[in-house]
Amino acid sequence: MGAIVEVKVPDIGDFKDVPVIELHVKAGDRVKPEDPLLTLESDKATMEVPAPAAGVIKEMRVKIGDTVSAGSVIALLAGEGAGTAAPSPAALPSVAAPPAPVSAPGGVAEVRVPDIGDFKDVPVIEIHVQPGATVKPEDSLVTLESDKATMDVPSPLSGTVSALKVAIGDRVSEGSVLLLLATGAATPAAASAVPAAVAAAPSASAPASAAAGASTAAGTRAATIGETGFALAYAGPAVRRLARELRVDLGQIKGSGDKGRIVRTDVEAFAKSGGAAGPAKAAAPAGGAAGLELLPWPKVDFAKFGPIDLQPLARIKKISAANLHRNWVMIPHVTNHDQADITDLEAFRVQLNKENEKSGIKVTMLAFMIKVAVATLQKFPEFNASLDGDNLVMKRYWHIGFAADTPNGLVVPVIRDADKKGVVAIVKEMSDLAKLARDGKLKPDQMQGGTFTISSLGGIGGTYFTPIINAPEVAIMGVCRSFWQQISSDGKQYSSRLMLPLSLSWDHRVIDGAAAARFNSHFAALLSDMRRALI
Ligand code: CAO
Repeated sequence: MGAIVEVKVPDIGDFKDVPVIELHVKAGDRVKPEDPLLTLESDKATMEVPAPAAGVIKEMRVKIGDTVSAGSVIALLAGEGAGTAAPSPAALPSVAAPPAPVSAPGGVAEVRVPDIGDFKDVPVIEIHVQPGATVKPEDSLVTLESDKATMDVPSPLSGTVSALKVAIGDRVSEGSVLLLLATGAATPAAASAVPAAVAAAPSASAPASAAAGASTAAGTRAATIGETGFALAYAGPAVRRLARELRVDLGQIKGSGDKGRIVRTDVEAFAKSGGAAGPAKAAAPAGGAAGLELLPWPKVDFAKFGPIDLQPLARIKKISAANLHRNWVMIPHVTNHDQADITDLEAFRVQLNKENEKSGIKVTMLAFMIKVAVATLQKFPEFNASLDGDNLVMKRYWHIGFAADTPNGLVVPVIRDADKKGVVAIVKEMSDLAKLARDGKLKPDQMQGGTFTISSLGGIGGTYFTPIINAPEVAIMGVCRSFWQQISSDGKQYSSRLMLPLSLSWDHRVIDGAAAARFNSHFAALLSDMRRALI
């Protein structure tokens, strides 16, 4: 055992008298270098103070609620080996908030990453605004997360976001431009009074910014952790790591810390009370099912085999991953494949688009499929239903979702009352919704209430696939690229027909195979001859 050294709070920028909100160790604990000792939280940032070296904690010199500044002694550490010293400033976030005026066009502010201490190349894990959004001072703009701290960058001014300069996953350092803010009132005269380019101060790790931590370990340990709840829980990086280690679902814990923050002891108490997820259990349906007794997820040191990069999952991906996993595990899926002869419909679509060339409206195959879906659902109403315990909720409305691929992941906007809309109205609405989706501006109510979903990969390629049902719906239609095929009805005469591959996944608790085959066959017949929809 080496000499006893005082562990001090290193340089934390302009912060003074910052409260200690969590203690991660106590006297007698053995620590490794970088193990978090305590968490400080100002109104601008959450910061962990890590152990500077390996050793045993002899004494904690602070308790929760104490306030500390750079140089305050927080613990006595009996070092193991040489070189035990005060924490290296490099190991600790130092967050300060001085505005950093830089020249910029009048009325347009460049919002930059402020001084975030020794951190460099910190990933952007969330973007809270989109171009066109109006913001007030202190509104959260983006969240950055290093392995030591989660930091929100709030807006320094009122204004309208005119352009984003970063995307989720981008790495930023002090001075990186995050976005451009049009400060409406700013005139050339006013611009000199208000710094046109401003470094905003990172703010405290708030509940909404706590998506951190759910990415890297997701899926590797906790089969029964609800990833969405975990991502949204109000807890710091160290507590998230601990929760992963103990297989505790943060989403189920009521935090005992300030403002409901989940602290280390909450996680430990939850694990002790038996709340931790078992190592081999998969998500069980409500009402209970035996654990699946699966092997633990393989843990591989990928870097041993070649160079790697870590790319944090975008927020939409984390949320959709959790939903898709639940749906896949809980719904007994079966997929029926079929083909529709769309030769005539495609010819009609091409002719329609020629006739309407000047209007700029392009009728898509997907819009016809939405009308066909409504007509087929009306003939087979159990496909337009949801399971609710022992009841089947039969819906007397037809809201059709369509999967849309966006830079941040998959979303499903919904065309409401598709039964009451014509193909052209559906085309316009789909194009508006797809644009909102790509820009990340879809509102929650534009993705809710769907009764059936179509997932079209037709513009991309493929032949057949198994779409995952979008719960609580009970079926989904997957569509791939159409192809020309020689078709014969008598084995003698052949003609070239344009065939559309259909893949219908259905919930076997609600639907049986014969009904699914009939559904597909009817869907295909309507696409072959839409006049049949009138019958
Ligand atoms: N067969 C052959 N070609 C097709 C086709 C099909 N089934 N469907 C569309 N196309 C062609 C169109 O004719 C068009 O070609 P041109 O550009 O030459 O005119 C092109 O593909 C683009 O099609 P579109 O403009 O009609 O777009 P769309 O309606 O097919 O798709 C949207 C819109 C939002 C669904 C799509 O952009 C998208 O996001 N698709 C991916 C959905 C997805 O990810 N599903 C998987 C979910 S499960 O993980």
